[in-house]
Amino acid sequence: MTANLGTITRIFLATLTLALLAPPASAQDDSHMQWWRDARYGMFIHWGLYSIAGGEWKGKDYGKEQGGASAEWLMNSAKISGKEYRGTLARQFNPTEFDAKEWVAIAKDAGMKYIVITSKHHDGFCLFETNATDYNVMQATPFKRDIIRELSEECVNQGLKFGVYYSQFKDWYHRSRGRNAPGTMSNEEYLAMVEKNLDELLSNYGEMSVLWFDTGGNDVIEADRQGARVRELQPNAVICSRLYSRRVPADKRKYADFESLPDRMLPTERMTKDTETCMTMRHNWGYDRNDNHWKSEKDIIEFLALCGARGVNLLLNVGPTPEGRLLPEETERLKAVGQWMKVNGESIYGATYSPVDFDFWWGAMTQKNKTVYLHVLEWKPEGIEFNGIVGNPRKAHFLNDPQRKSLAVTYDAGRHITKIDVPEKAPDFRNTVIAVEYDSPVTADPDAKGKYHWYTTRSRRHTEIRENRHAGNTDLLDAVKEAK
Ligand code: H79
Repeated sequence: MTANLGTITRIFLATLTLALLAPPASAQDDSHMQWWRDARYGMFIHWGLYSIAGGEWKGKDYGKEQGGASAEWLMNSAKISGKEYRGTLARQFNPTEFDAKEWVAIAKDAGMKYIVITSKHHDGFCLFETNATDYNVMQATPFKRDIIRELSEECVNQGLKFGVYYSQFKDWYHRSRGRNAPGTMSNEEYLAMVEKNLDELLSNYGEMSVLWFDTGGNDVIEADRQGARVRELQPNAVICSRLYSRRVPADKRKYADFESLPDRMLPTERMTKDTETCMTMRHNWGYDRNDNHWKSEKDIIEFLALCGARGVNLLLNVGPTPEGRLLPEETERLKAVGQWMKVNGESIYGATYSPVDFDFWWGAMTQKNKTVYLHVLEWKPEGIEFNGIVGNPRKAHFLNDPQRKSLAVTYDAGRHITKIDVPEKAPDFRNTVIAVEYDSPVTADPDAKGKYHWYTTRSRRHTEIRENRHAGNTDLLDAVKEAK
């Protein structure tokens, strides 16, 4: 009996020791996600043959500006054959002003930690050197420079993570799928081309940190094969859930590392699994000549704060010109957000979602260790008040105050309501961050109640709802209903 017990104890202790020595399987499996989780903010680049047209074809506007599809959908929207699209645009693709060093520097200065560029969009044109099709920048254009090579190398030089968007399912040029999609390749040939393209992208450009697939089909076997290839060749690459169709249940998306929210949609609540939202700075993804619906720098800073509070990465898009330049409207905004990030970045990078599953009239929270960050998007001169956190703060101060002067704090221990006294005028009207520090790790009040007030509809019309963003605003609800 004693011996038995001893044996059991020994086995138990051995197991315990093993369990303590070896990291848990889940932590091991997702260690490649850590940089991505901490990064929070990246640059999306939509660039290709469609950029030359800028949303227009034969004098007609097909951009989202006119309620149509986004500018990179031109081939589909204007019903252009592969032959005509290539014949007209490929010979004009000569963006001599393209400077990878400058683009990466702009992203870095903006506070972005990674870059994802369209290596092949739905129009089938490859921005990289490939042996799988001659429809690529080296063979089909006068430019003959491998854009993916130049950008990937420059990202290494400047310390940013680099990844590619690759349209694996939709390819209007190559993929033949019956009468309405002639394509230059049979479906089997097309799938072989995708595999070859992936091998090239995963083998020829050093570290590939993100594989951003888009609009996946329902064939899980096909998607799994492509996902497995990514894991094999670049085990640390982070794979987008759009490798699979939305109809594939989440637990069947074997190789999806993060969930990508629908285009240009902000999360409406807290997401506790790895999630990213991709967002445009105006309506269109690809360069569009007629799109003036710019979001403001305050909008973008709000997106960053609310995405952070809801546990979501923000992949913010630019659509460079046919000459290879970012637009002044883009660089201005990126610079302004970057300056804000230099001061307030500690509330975003490596910070996690709000301790409470709601937000506040004044804004929302992020957290890190013993600190809660209040992102005050709408100033309340009477004081910034919140429920949901247990404990009397040790100190509160503005992140943009170099002196870190303490703000007066009152704490109602019965109702767990904390109030920070603030000056009459907002130190930063776009988002003033207040760091609220505690003596021990932040503790949420499990009984706390609250609602979401910011961007609570799943509307993509962020520009229009900008001034009507609070829940319960009937104007906003009417506007959303009208849009349907
Ligand atoms: O690359 C950007 C988009 O071009 C791409 N994803 C982002 C990142 C994208 N591919 N598909 N979609 C977005 C959604 C397609 C929506 C559609 Fe339509 C609605 C297809 C048919 C109806 C919009 C309207 C496009 C054509 C008509």
